[in-house]
Amino acid sequence: MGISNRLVRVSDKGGDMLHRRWAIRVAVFSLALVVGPARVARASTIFFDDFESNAYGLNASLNNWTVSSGTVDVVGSGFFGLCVGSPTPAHCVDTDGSSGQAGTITRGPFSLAAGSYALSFWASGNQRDSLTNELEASVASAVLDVPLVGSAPGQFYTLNFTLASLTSVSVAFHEIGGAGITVNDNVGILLDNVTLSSSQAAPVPEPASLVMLGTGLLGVAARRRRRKAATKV
Ligand SMILES: [Ca+2]
Ligand SMILES: [Ca+2]
Repeated sequence: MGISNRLVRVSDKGGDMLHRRWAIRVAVFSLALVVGPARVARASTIFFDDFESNAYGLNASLNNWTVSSGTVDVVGSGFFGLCVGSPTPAHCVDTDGSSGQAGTITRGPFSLAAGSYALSFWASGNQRDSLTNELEASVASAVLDVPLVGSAPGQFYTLNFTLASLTSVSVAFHEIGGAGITVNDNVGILLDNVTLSSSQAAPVPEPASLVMLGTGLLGVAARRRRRKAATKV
């Protein structure tokens, strides 16, 4: 056997091993798909607002939102040094403005089909004092109240809701009062990165199709191996 033949056989052996490895990987991958979750939730964003497009200001207006029943401030890393810890810290909303009356901010309405949805947002305490404020988020008939002391670090909150039929909904945030809660004192919970999204089940291939796919890929790998072996005889 010449050196070149030996090299071809070594190469064939390497090629066979490579094909076997790929065949095993395809089989394992197919099996993982077959035994994996049958339904996969896929979120679709209806709107996202990080408030970065708004100019700093006390008793400010907000792009794409209506401010009513009081005021809110646009603050941030360049104005009052707030929004600390937000993923987009340059601008956020102080939900208790500077007029002695906390405002309500509303966005919508949105016409939403029947299904599952989520309203998520980042909120933190206001480090200008140590008092407790409480922010109420509402959408459709779902409500989430978030009480935070001034030192409370920012984190994300999610309000899940389901609609049984086509519904017109608006998203709203406003500070509320209560025992031990300070509202209308010009110091409010900081709000940022608001997202309204739908959660829909993404279509996935039937397990039978996946088995056929895996078998088909194995067949392709085997045919390629045979064809390569035949050309090197
Ligand atoms: Ca922001
Ligand atoms: Ca307040």
